[in-house]
Amino acid sequence: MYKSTLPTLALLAQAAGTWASTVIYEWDVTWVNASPDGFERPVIGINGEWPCPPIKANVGDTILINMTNSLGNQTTGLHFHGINQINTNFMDGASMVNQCPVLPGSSMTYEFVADAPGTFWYHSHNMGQYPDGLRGPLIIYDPNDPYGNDYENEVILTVSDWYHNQTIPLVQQLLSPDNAQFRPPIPDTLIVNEGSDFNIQLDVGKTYRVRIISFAALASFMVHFGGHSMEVITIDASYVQKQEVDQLRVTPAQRYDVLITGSESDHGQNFPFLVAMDVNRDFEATGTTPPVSWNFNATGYLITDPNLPTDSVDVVQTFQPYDESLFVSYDLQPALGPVTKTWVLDFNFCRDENGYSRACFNNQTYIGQKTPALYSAATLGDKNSDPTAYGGVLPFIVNYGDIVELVVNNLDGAIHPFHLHGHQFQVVERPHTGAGVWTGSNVPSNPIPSKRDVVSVNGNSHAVLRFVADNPGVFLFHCHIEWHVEMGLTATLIEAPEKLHGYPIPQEMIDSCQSQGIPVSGNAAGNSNADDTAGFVTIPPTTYYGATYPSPNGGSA
Ligand SMILES: *[C@@H]1O[C@H](CO)[C@@H](O)[C@H](O)[C@H]1NC(C)=O
Ligand SMILES: *[C@@H]1O[C@H](CO)[C@@H](O)[C@H](O)[C@H]1NC(C)=O
Ligand SMILES: *[C@@H]1O[C@H](CO)[C@@H](O)[C@H](O)[C@H]1NC(C)=O
Ligand SMILES: *[C@@H]1O[C@H](CO)[C@@H](O)[C@H](O)[C@H]1NC(C)=O
Ligand SMILES: *[C@@H]1O[C@H](CO)[C@@H](O)[C@H](O)[C@H]1NC(C)=O
Ligand SMILES: [Cu+2]
Repeated sequence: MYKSTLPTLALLAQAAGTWASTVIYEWDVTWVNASPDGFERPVIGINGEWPCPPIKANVGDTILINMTNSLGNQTTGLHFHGINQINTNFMDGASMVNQCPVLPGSSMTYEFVADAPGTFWYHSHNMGQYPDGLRGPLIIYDPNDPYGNDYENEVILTVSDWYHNQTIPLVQQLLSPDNAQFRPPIPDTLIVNEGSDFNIQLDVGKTYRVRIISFAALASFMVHFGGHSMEVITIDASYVQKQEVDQLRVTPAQRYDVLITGSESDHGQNFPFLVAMDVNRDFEATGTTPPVSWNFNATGYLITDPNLPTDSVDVVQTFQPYDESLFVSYDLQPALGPVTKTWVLDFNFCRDENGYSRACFNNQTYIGQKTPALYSAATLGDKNSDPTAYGGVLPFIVNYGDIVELVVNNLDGAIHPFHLHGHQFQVVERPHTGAGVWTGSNVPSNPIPSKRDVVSVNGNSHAVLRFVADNPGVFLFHCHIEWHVEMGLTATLIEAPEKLHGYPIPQEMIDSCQSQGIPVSGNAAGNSNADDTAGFVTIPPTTYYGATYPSPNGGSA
């Protein structure tokens, strides 16, 4: 049984009859120089270091992070990806949704219960900031791990595309009306474990749990281990029935925990493994031919003996990743039903009134407002169930207990990974590339679906997701290609507004908004009359300030 090592700062406290700890991190967010691929550039690090440190806790622990923004020239914030933030929706970290941006020189305390086990990650959810470096693993260990007896050791393997330019100029170019084909920024390289040295020690006779996490902003990655299959045990933060696979495609923000076993016959050699950027799928969108330089492989080695050579390459003849819709939830929970509310989102690229490149759901692009949406939901009384009060954030209202069916029709030719905050949803349908839009069939093709928090939707195809609306709060649904977030490919789930009246937002967060002149109550424009739309932002700004402080309308674009 694998035993975790927790940070020394943990304080013991008795909670609910079991020993639970509070795991405390004091984090100073600063610019540091780093050269993960040999090219030095400023990146956003923590406590003067980059890569950013992992957060580790046991199920039931409280995680407390006191973050200070010492960037000097940008606002920031932290989102804990995959954590559902039950009763702590204000800790979800999305700027202008669950909190205000954290100003340079200010601190913010994040505190939440690590209520579910799994492989998560944290990242800035303040403008397009995580490709500049502010991201790290978040691991919650499970004392009752159903696979706990199946492995002895564990390692983290993060994969990411990497850019030599900073996010703000890249997004400025992306949004420009001159970007005729909605072309995303092209990565300069790929990095694994935030660098290029990522060998894994594999003791013969032992099984390793490899926690694969994608920090990518754009690309998907193919992962293949030479001479070894992977046994998948969790996808995102959900256990699945153990599934042997040869290759995985990991799209941005997805996680796969896989078991790899060093067998007796492994004696006498080290084994290469391949992390390959998934070129074509991501580029079909643009209609452009990828430049030859856009083809990156990284090779690591399973090291059975450090004295043996590491010079072979893992060659894959054909990339045929396991179809992610075929995983089966460990608990064998059948598809939820009957559906009581259906939310259909057609995704396509689009242009705003000024001709800027945007991405749209149902022909509308996300337009950030002046009041964080949760604060509107908490203060508008019964009017908080009227979507018009939230302005152009593409709100969708569901009531407590609804069984929600969320349909994404991908009208673009490339894969797009869609993420819902606040839930591990069921993937009841995810057909092949070219399957077209959902036709409204009520029969799920996955009767025992998998659950996860990022589904990769195939090109010109769709996905159908289901969840129970049992987590009152305001949650974003967005493509996890970070460039598409900045283009407005986001919608807002207003979940159980009838239970959000007077939601207890921490005073520190209220103070943070007020110090920036951002309204903490009222509708999208801070008007106490929910129907008064004066001051709503109706056209995306033409100047992209990124996370620069100060920005024109309260830090949101
Ligand atoms: C958070 O850190 C800042 C800067 O070190 C400090 O001033 C503040 O007291 C800390 N807050 C908490 C709640 O620990
Ligand atoms: C902020 O400061 C960093 C570090 O000096 C610099 O690299 C970056 O370009 C600056 N960003 C903005 C938006 O001014
Ligand atoms: C990236 O930076 C380089 C050097 O400053 C510049 O030549 C290039 O145009 C930039 N690319 C983008 C997409 O901003
Ligand atoms: C990356 O690996 C794949 C699979 O082995 C191979 O087809 C491709 O040519 C490699 N690309 C480069 C640039 O080495
Ligand atoms: C979006 O616009 C297209 C083209 O004008 C139209 O055919 C389609 O019905 C619209 N979709 C929605 C959901 O309004
Ligand atoms: Cu996210």
